[in-house]
Amino acid sequence: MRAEIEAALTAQDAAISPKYLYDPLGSKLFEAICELPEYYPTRTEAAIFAEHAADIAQAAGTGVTLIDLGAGNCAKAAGLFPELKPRQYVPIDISADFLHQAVDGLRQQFPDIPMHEVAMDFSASLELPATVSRERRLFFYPGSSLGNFDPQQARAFLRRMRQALQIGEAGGVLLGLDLVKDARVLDAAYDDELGVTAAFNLNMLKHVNRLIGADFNPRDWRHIGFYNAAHQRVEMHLEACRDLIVRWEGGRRTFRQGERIHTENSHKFTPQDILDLLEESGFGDVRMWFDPQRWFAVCHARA
Ligand code: AVJ
Repeated sequence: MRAEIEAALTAQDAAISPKYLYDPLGSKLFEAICELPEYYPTRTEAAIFAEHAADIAQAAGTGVTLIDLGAGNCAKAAGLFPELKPRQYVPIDISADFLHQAVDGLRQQFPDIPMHEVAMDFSASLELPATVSRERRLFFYPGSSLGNFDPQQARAFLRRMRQALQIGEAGGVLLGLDLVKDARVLDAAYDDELGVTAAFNLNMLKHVNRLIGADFNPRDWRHIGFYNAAHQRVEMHLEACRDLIVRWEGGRRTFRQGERIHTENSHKFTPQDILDLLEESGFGDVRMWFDPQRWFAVCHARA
């Protein structure tokens, strides 16, 4: 982890993986983002799940081993429990303390569903503990988190999911993916007027300070978030407000005023992109559900 961050920081085009956005405060700031009027994905996806719950449960099957990738506060998966009736719930998240708290609350609410939380970086490996059932696994990857990968990485990740699904009775994936839309809607969603997304992005610097002993001062940086149509993705960057030097245990880097650290890509899809991506990764029987504006898609596919 230290080596990964140091290499990314000292690269010609500095970048930090978006997974480092999620320390305890970062996870809370993301929850706050989901409440913003400008940030439509979470509520649009929730509306699709509510509207098509019965259909989705029929496609995904009931009594599955529900594996929640990037579970966060587990709220999305919990909303599906009444329809999906999972035989086991396996929430996975890189933000360990936040995850444990969320699952403790959920156990009180659903005492009959066995839960087995796993704090790990699933982007590095999908190898799950032996306690996770191999029967009828359903990988739940909502919120357009797949869009954080570039298309080539997304295909590789889907292929790894498919492998992990083929060890028992064949399972599937249930994904939420954000669709291409008017750039003004996207720009506002990732650069909100209250600056909550800015705080979420800047907080990564405080997290990195703790992880590698660096001396980033968030006041020296500003948030950039915009839709890059040529790449069909929203980009987040942190831009240096002045010439400065950042030091950490064993290294340093100078930044010129205006120089940026790339912190996130959030790819947007057309329904055809989603079909192609799933089929190129070996999945079949793709089904999709949309909101009336076609801003967001939920899809199920079989391994
Ligand atoms: C959690 C990856 C789905 O890309 O929309 C929200 C994260 N970044 N605002 C997204 C995010 C800026 C979010 N995902």
